[in-house]
Amino acid sequence: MNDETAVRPQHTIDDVEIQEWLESLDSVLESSGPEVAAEILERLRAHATVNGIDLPFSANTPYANTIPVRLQPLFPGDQELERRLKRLIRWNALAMVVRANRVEHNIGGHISTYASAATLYEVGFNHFFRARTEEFEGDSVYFQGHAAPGIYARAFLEGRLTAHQLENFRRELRPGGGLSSYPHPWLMPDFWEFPTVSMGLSPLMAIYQARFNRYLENRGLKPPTGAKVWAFLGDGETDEPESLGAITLASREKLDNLIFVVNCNLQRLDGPVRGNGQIIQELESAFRGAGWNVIKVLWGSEWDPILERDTEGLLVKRMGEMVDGEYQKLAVSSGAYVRETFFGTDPRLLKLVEPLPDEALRRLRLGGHDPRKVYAAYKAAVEHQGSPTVILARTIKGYGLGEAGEGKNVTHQQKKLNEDELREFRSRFGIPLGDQDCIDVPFYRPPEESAEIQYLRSRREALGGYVPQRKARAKPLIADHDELFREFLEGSEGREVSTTMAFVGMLRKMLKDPEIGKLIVPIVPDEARTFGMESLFRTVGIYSSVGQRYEPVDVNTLLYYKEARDGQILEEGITEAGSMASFIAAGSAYATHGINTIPFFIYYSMFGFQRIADFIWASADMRTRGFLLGGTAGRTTLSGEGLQHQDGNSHVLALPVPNLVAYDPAFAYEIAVIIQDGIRRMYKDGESIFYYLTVMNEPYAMPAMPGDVKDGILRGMYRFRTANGKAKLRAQLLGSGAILNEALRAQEILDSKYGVAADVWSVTSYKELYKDGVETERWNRLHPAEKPRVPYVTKCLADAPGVLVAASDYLKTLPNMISKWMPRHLAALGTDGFGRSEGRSSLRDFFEVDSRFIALATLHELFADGKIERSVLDRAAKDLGIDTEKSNPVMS
Ligand SMILES: Cc1ncc(C[n+]2csc(CCOP(=O)(O)OP(=O)(O)O)c2C)c(N)n1
Ligand SMILES: [Mg+2]
Repeated sequence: MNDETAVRPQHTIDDVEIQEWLESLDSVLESSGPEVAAEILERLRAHATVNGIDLPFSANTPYANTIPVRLQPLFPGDQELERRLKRLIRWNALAMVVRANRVEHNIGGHISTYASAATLYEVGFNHFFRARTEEFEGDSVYFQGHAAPGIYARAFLEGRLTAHQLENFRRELRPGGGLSSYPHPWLMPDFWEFPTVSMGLSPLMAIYQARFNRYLENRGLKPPTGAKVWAFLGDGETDEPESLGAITLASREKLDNLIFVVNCNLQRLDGPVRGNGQIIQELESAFRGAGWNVIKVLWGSEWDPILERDTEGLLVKRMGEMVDGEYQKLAVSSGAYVRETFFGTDPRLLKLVEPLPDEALRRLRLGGHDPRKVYAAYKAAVEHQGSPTVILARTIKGYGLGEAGEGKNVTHQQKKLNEDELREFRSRFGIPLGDQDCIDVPFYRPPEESAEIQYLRSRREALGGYVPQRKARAKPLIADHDELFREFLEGSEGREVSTTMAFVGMLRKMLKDPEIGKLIVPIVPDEARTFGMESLFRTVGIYSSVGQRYEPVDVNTLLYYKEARDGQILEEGITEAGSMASFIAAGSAYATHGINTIPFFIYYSMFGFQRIADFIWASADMRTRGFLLGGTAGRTTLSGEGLQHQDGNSHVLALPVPNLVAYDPAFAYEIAVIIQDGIRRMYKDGESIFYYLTVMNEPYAMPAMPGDVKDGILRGMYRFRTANGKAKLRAQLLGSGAILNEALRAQEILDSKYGVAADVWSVTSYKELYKDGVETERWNRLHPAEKPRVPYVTKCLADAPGVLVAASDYLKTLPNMISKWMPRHLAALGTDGFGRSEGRSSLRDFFEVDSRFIALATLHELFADGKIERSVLDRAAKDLGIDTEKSNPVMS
């Protein structure tokens, strides 16, 4: 919107003078071409600035199509057949939603999103989206989630989905299966590739996908192919911060393999996206400012002759004046209203449309509904080089729904049409169904030999097959990697190291492995030094698509900051969301590219689940494989950092993600066992799981693996150290992560001071124990006639005598949630509450998870069991230096 004109003094400009300027520009354009014309304008602008003319900055171009008619390519397809196909798809998409809601009231579904986007998709399907084949890796298309009915309807015409499946749209549990509401690879693993419906995630994922494709090429893991990444978004969706949050990365990286198509129907769910402004102009300036190639597709072909008659530029000026709220109203108004309101502001404008009857004015199409305009934009986008492209296409939400919702504020929620509305829709789109038949809204597919189906098939054949289609293409890994991990099972021989250091040691070794070395993708959000990974900068390099154009300041040091075109580390800068998007691209390359890349994304654990949980959810849906590492984790193990950084939450937040395997390991050998097994499960056996491991920065001696405890490590717990003596008082102490050492110290205190013999268990995963417990209960419930199974945790503790105490650096809910499968009462210690800036020992005192509190809790359990006197307990608190009146850490 040209706000500046409103505030600047309004001088009358001589029309003749303006005309002369415009004509001279036209003649330059004709004689010397657009480049020279642009150069002259640029020079004029500079000249004006030098002469003190204050030209306001604007990244906007006029409210007109970016591609002028004279540069518009011929439409290569059979327009009539494509139109008929599109109409059938419109009908079937609508039928899916209407039928589903007749069977089950309120089952939902969206008609109006696809109705507005049909042309945008159909031009793509008929002319641009290339399938993945043996020879060509294919384009990646992120479909707008709410447009799913249209994508299903097309797959139905393609013969890929049955009427039965369409019938069961949003009723996935019907016999024979149904269709998921939105794109979910988890639910439809042969069909959907990219989960998009949590709005804002897909634009960011698409940017990093396009960037990762280049990474694979620059690292020689795949040949350059010219495959494109297309992301279709809603205009309302662009308000999500993630949508535009990484657009400068795309231009910086010159991702001309990336195309955004924003379906600018000017509406979101509740109403207009920018009733009082212009979303298209706002997006144009944001994207142009960020260095994108912006193509606006605003007006359909019917406008071309009118615009041609407008030699004074009045019409384009008028177009730029209207706010979106007005445009929305115009779109649903009569021709007479359009004439009066839009053209009626100036007699010269009225003259432009004088020859047109009202009906023709009503039928002036918008650019996003005109295949020729859309085709021109897509062609320009795929041919454009040097920067990503965004296409801003104007459409009408609920296009074709007429009274049932076209352009109305309620249209997003429209799921039912009455009989008249159905007949009208049927007639408008020429669906060959009678007045009575169409009321049932049957799915309609022309016979296989019809011109429509033949055309559709031939177009898809020419583009390599069907889209979307998902397939795990990578061949499984072969090696067992025993050798690689062996040294880490042996302990550090007294040397104090942290689990983070131990992990980095493993990573270093994995990077050298002949089978997986090249496939490892280390990802860091500006935290490599935090985790002691800087040595990798030099050894494997930091990925940079342009190499290193400067001499790094630390070039003389051993571990200098080395950027390289084939660098392996994705140093993403301070963006956990962007890093997660890289993790998703790398962890799904086994399907997208047929390459088993293995991402290791290491980050500050508090900024993972807490900050980007929705991306983690999307990665689970997408069957992403790889390892997430919450670094310097633990609420009392990360000293000093305080309330914001100290993580006692992430293992709780990891619980809801069904295919995420989460571990809180204490020792290097545990990590080695977990990672080795993870690589086997994900990359050899092809399981759709991924891993979350917390690693800490507290240094201590890493013990050797005490016998063959691999199974216990993986299942969630094993006995690490049995009690020394044969005392009468017995206890079982459960420790996790760095707190395991506190349990070991408590074992000594209890033994030496209180005559309690305690075994110490390492609990590597409360989540695994919990999953096993509920699964066992469920199996027993459903199979009452069979011998009941016993939860793993029950088996572990069945013959373990004494009281039970658990302590971890996370919320108490973790041990509490498995306590019901324990033979006796469990005392759970944990770090509920806000962290503090303090040293480890003070923190563990504050949160009551240190060895003293573990010992006290053990004594208390023994007292409750009637095994010791109260006086022992009282004395113990004093001896151990525990302030029994200290404040409660949970709320202090
Ligand atoms: C993160 C998130 N928030 C809210 C929603 C609910 N929602 C679904 S569609 C929609 C409106 C979409 O508007 P727009 O992006 O303009 O798409 P259109 O349907 O108009 O093409 C909303 C709010 C969602 N799916 N994801
Ligand atoms: Mg919208």
